[in-house]
Amino acid sequence: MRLSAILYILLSISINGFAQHSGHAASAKRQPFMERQGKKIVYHLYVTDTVVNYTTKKAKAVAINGSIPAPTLYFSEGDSAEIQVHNLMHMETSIHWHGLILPNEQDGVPYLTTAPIHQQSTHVFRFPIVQSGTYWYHSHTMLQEQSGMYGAIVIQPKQKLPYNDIHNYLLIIKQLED
Ligand SMILES: [Cu+2]
Repeated sequence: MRLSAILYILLSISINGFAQHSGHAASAKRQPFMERQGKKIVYHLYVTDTVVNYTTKKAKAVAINGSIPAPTLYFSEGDSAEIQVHNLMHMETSIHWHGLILPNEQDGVPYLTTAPIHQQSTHVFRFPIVQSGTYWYHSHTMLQEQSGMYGAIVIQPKQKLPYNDIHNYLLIIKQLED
């Protein structure tokens, strides 16, 4: 029997954009979530099955680095991104970098622009960051996005403007259904 939809609001506050993006515990053998190598920003995303319980009923879900929504990825315009997606599930996955201007084969839509990321394998995305603003990323496979596999991307502009120094608030709104 279908329960009524609930509105699930997640508010994550980032001060000056780059102030905080730790807090996603990784196991000892995992790579750090983020590494800066000059202008290159390397992220390691570990995709796993998980179980959530928002309505007293357990449901299967998909997490990245143990987190739903997935961790926010921060960049600056002019950076180059290297994002290593480690699929630890026993099913294939994908990530579409929604709204980012990038080479077509890096777009992440499986069977269309990018090969699917097979179970227990790693896919490395590499693309330049040529824009600024707030975007999001999500699975493009089955119902994984609806099951939790989505997160935000925040890109600081190359040219600092006065309003870049005010606090930024990132709001992700998601409707969940049993
Ligand atoms: Cu999309």
